[in-house]
Amino acid sequence: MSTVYVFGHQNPDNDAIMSAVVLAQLLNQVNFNGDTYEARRLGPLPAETEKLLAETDTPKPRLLSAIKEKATPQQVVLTDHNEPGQSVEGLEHAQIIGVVDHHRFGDFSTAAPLHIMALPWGSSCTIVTWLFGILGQKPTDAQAKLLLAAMMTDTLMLKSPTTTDFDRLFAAQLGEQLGVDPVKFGMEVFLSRPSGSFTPEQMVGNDIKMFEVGGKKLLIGQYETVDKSRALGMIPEIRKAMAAYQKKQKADGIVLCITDIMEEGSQVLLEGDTAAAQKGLKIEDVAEGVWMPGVLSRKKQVAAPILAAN
Ligand SMILES: [Mn+2]
Repeated sequence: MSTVYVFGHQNPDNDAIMSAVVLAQLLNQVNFNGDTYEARRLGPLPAETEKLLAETDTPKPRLLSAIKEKATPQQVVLTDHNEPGQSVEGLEHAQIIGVVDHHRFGDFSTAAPLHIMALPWGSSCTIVTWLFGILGQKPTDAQAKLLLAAMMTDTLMLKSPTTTDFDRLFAAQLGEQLGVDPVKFGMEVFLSRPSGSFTPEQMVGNDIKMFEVGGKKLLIGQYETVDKSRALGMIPEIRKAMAAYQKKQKADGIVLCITDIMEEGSQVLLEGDTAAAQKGLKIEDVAEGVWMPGVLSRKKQVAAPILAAN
């Protein structure tokens, strides 16, 4: 019997943490493979995540800073990601025994067969909810709350084009169990983020991923807000923070989407070498950024067209 670490991507968002926390609970609940599953995190907890864990008396996952080389490799389950560049330092020393994810697969290979639960649904927590049924379990109310919260933040209250009928179906089921309207509940979770106090550095680094595009490293970040006007008043400072972050991460370019959930669109800022991003998004690098109406999903409406065009 061994201890398996379960964790989501770097710069974790609500879905990255909740998918790891609840999946680890589920696998322990059914004594999967006779192993013990321990949820971990690769970065700080988002404010709404911390609040939800406290409200449900769920222990906070411990930080995992790196995986070291050992005689018996550390076994891991990846949630909400699969690309090594978005994962833990030293992932090459681990044995990946499972993946539960809703992203594209990039640069992924393993030595041994593994469990892969990959579906192009709106959130990894939707897949975890589905796994409860497959394993003959029903989420507790606490688990239902954590799952539903992450489904709502990842799909921007089911408004993102990444939302599928499966997300709507499972959200309705969990909402019914909890006696809440999923969208109203999601809005409350969203409003519990202290977005009014975000610094330019936090807006840039809060939710950002590295992509390899045409041999270059491109960072794509997203800052979600219910009112973009505050961020738009800080564009020069945000651009400075973008340039600093890009330098620190040794990336060639950086894209930041300031996504306004209420107005349903994103102001897109570019810094550094972003020729690939300009080509994919069909926009130019202008000082105040470009407003892209309807753009809510980094994955589907930003990263995918950039990767496809280059
Ligand atoms: Mn996700």
